[in-house]
Amino acid sequence: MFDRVEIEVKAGDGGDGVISFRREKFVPYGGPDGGDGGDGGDVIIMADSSVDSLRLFGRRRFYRAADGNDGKGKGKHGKKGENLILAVPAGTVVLCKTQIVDDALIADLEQPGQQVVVTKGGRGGLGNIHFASPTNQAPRIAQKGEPGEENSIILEMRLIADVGVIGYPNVGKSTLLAAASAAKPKIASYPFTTREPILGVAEVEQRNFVLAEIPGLIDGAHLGRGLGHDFLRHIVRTKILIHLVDGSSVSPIEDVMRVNTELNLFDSALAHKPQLFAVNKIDLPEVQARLAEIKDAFSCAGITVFFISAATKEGVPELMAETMKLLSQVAVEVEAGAKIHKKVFRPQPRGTGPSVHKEGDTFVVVAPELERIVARTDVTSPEVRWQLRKQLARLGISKALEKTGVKPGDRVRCGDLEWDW
Ligand SMILES: Nc1nc2c(ncn2[C@@H]2O[C@H](COP(=O)(O)OP(=O)(O)OP(=O)(O)O)[C@@H](O)[C@H]2O)c(=O)[nH]1
Ligand SMILES: [Mg+2]
Repeated sequence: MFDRVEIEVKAGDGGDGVISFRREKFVPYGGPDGGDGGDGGDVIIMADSSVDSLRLFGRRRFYRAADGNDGKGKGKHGKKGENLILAVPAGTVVLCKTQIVDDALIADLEQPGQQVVVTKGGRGGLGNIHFASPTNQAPRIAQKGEPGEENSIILEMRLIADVGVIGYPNVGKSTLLAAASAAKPKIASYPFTTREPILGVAEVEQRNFVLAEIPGLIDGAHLGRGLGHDFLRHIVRTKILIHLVDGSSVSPIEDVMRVNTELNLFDSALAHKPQLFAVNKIDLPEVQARLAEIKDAFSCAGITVFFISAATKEGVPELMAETMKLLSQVAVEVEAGAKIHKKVFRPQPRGTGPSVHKEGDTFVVVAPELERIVARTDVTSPEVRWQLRKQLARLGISKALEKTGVKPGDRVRCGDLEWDW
């Protein structure tokens, strides 16, 4: 089951700006006419109703949007790189790793058509037109395109079910699903029969809701024991839970408490989901014999409980009617609450201010804006040096260098450029 995949995405690089001059009869160099590079394409993740799994992402790990084209002469701009749109099923949660948290939420694509930009394409570089000024009519510098952003993205598919049926293995979750809906899950008298969440649609008075059997809940499930916490996260999206216990268990009330502890350890928000409790297998004579005792134990704990037999369907319609009732009560609150509790991570824009530090005798400038500036001719040509110096002033680099104590003749480096101050 591919319900969690990690992929690497890279947005397109911006195209380079170009250094070019108009050619006119009898004029060796006309004005600058180097166009800008096109922006790189973004990587976008979009929920699409025609996609029903993340299977395709299991085969390929790297995804890249198209680069922008370089600018051209005659003021022509480069074409923008095409966006790469990755289609995922509705119900996919988009996460990424950050230094602070492992699974930072970028977006929750619940509805088909919802989309999110996960990496932005690099901006195209400026052509030399932009570097012209009244005092500098023949700029011989332009700007390289910005590299596109890269990111590791996690796609996680979460079931969209209204009601989760939880409980220890073998308590009769599948049997209940079969009794309340048209689903036909495998039922057997051993634990872990169900190995993946199973959905069914229940109907109460011509209204439907989706039930999901959540398998594999045992002590230590939050640590990955049994079928692990893979399925616990599917509960996150359900609005309410039906908590099923086996009436023939040694202590049904203790079973309930332990399963809830497990939920709490996985995510305390899960433990706060409204639950309906149902004791199953009341058709068994030994369960019949202790109904009063079980009822007492639950009411001592302040819990109202339903008594059902999933096998004979006794009590199942009543449980489903109550489920529908509770569902319509909480649906509104849950939607409002979920929006507030979601912590959405937004990738920070890159810092662009220049910084200066010393490496030995050399002053090293970190300034992405300057590193992107390229000169067509040799940087030692006085004209280009003068043009570059103007950019140093414009970008605030001269000031930053002077603050650090640079003196004429000192060595200064920025990216591939190196020169004497
Ligand atoms: N007598 C009786 N047996 C039941 C009832 N409900 C389920 N069973 C039996 O209990 C066993 C487990 O039922 P399942 O529905 O597979 O239980 P489950 O909770 O889905 O189990 P896993 O998927 O393995 O975790 C089967 O042998 C069922 O026939 C019931 O109401 N009465
Ligand atoms: Mg089952």
